[in-house]
Amino acid sequence: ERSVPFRDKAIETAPRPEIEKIQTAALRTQIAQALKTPFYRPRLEEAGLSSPDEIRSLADLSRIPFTSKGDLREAYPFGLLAVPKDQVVRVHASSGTTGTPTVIYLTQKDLDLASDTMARCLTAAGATSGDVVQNMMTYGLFTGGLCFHYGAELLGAMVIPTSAGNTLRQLKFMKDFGTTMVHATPSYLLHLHQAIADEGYSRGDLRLRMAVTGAEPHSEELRLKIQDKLGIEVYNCYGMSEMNGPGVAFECVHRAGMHVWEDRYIAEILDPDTLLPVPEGEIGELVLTILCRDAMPLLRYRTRDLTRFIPEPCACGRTHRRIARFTGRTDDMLIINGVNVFPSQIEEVLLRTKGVGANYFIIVDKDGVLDKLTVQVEITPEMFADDSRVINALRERLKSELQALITINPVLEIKQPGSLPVSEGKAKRVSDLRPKE
Ligand code: ADP
Ligand code: K
Ligand code: ZN
Repeated sequence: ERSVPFRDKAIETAPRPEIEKIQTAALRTQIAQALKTPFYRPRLEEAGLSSPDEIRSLADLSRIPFTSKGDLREAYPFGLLAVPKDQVVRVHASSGTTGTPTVIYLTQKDLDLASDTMARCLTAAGATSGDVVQNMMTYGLFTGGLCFHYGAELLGAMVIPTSAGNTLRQLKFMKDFGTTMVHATPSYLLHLHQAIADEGYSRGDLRLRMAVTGAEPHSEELRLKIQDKLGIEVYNCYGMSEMNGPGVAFECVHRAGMHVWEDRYIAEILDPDTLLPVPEGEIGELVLTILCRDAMPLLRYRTRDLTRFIPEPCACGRTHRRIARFTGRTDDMLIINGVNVFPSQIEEVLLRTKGVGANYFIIVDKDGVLDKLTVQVEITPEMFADDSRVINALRERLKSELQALITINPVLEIKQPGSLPVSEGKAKRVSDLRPKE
């Protein structure tokens, strides 16, 4: 039997009634913060929640209105800020945003708690201050870079912030620094495995023993494949920028579903149509309330991610409930190499460009182990009759505008007017050909 490491054993194994007590008290604090924001105040008052004292038990959660991604955009830039601006020390934003980004703000205390949560995750997976951690997620507004980074530093690990891409440099650093853990998307881990072979590294050159992965759905089979090919342990990590990034839920050494840190988040799994709880163990939409952020409360945030609670207790002794691998989303958001992309963002770029015709089609498939985005666009008859140089210039312009907006370099195919299929009724403009592993 493997020993089970904890960062904060008392909290992580607290009896359910105690967890619920912590949640109720923290929820009151979050309501108090929310009442300070122009966005929530009128909404909470309308729901009869004009004071935090209205929350007497967790059952009162159901009185709180939901919050959506659209609400975050509506509140941009400061409608959800609950502290004076001079107390904010960090801003992050979600990948996959249309014109208006969805941003979060953190005070120093918020940031410290976020790092502590991440350090708790890494500890649960068996990482220690002796680990050399290479973070291959994108740094910048994206939380997978900095928020993971600070957690690994707090753990005391040696952190190498290589960020995403540049596989040859990744491999060199892995070898030279003796990297023991990497943080990357599942597709990048497969890519890395291939590169190790292609570049003539032998497994003995590397000290890699584990990987933390997330940002996109992946199957248990894919995890097993990566574990087998790289000879390492792979841990699933769930999060999103709205909830302080990675580490909302994380696997312990048993790797049998992700514990949601319930002293820091309230997790509900609801029927996306009725918005009522599904029976325990059944699949529904995960709705999260953050309990550890002063600068920006988010109450009953609809993640659109589909999962279920795993009702059985975990062998590690943690009492924080586990959620299963995600089975999809309730909206049309695509996740391409870990980056969130809405088809509407692509449409926006196409439709505002002169010369682009009425019809377009989006194809996502695999190019080796990575995802590939192809955008087919019809152009107008006038444009089609024009010089090929003009058409090429349009193609390049669309490519670079799309890349700037969604950070993914698409393949762009210009099509003759009327050549793309016209569907009856609601147009089907997206084809996701990636195998459902
Ligand atoms: P992240 O850095 O986690 O990708 P984003 O805010 O860019 O943060 O994207 C969040 C979304 O990514 C989630 O709502 C979910 O759809 C997806 N996601 C994140 N982690 C996982 C995971 N481990 N498994 C499946 N999907 C995930
Ligand atoms: K993502
Ligand atoms: Zn466990």
